[in-house]
Amino acid sequence: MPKDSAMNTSGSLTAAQLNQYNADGYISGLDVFDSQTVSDLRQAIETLEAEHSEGVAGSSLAQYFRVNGHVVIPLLSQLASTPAILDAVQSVLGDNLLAWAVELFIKEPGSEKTVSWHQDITYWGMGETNDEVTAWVALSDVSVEAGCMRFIPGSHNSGIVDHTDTFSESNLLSRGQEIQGINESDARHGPLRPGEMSLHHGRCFHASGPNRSADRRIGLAIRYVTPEVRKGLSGRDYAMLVRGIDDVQGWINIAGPQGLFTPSDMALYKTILRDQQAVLSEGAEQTVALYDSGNTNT
Ligand SMILES: O=C(O)CCC(=O)C(=O)O
Repeated sequence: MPKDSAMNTSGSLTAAQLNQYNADGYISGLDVFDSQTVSDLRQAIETLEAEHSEGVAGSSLAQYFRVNGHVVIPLLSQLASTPAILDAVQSVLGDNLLAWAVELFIKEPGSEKTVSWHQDITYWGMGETNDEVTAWVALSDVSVEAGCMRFIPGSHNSGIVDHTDTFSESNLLSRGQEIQGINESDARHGPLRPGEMSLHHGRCFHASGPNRSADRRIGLAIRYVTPEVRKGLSGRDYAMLVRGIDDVQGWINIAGPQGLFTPSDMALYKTILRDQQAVLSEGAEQTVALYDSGNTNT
């Protein structure tokens, strides 16, 4: 976990940045971590990879990194409470914040894996809420060459649009879901230097290309929501309070893990997976596995 002193603790957006986020549905290039902290975090992640190369309880470490790692890996849970990230997200969502998911998006050098055009909240069972934001932090150089995200400015102003399930092997999304008919000339790249972050709205159209660089492309994606998101929704879903209060109590509030892959955290992990997978699979023509290798829960 990075030391407090290494963090920018006043990461609130300026009025101009907030206007830009509201107009475009995303904002890129916000400073979060200095280079020493990025290097320490990368080292911590790569140490976990080396120490758990055989996987944990029958699943690869990559799968825990991609799906709800904050439930069983203390480092990921702690990162969701990084003050500089929370300050920026608070500027957008207000004082009461919960982390719904923490994921690592790693594309190996030369990987042809891509992410098709999509809106995040399409299959998350949160309706069309405005109260979900992803903070995506670069833990390596996330250049255009390395397959940074592309965004369609202003696309968050539409509702949730139709997505076609492709279940494509090269697609990092769970259903290979894709918005058809995007005009690529409308897209803007969001390259990030190590330690920089972008924020994107849950309905902003975004995608990313292959990693043609010589280094790993490592992104930390944290999905933040407010207590209000669960108002009037059925089913069960889980989130971790990271700032303020949850005065609605619609989320099942979870604490961070008690240690690395402890038995009680692993049991909770399975329960969350079961409940979220049921929501994610709705309307799909084949089973959607949150844990399929190479896929994420977006
Ligand atoms: O890491 C990527 O390339 C895509 C990430 C993404 O789609 C997301 O964080 O919502």
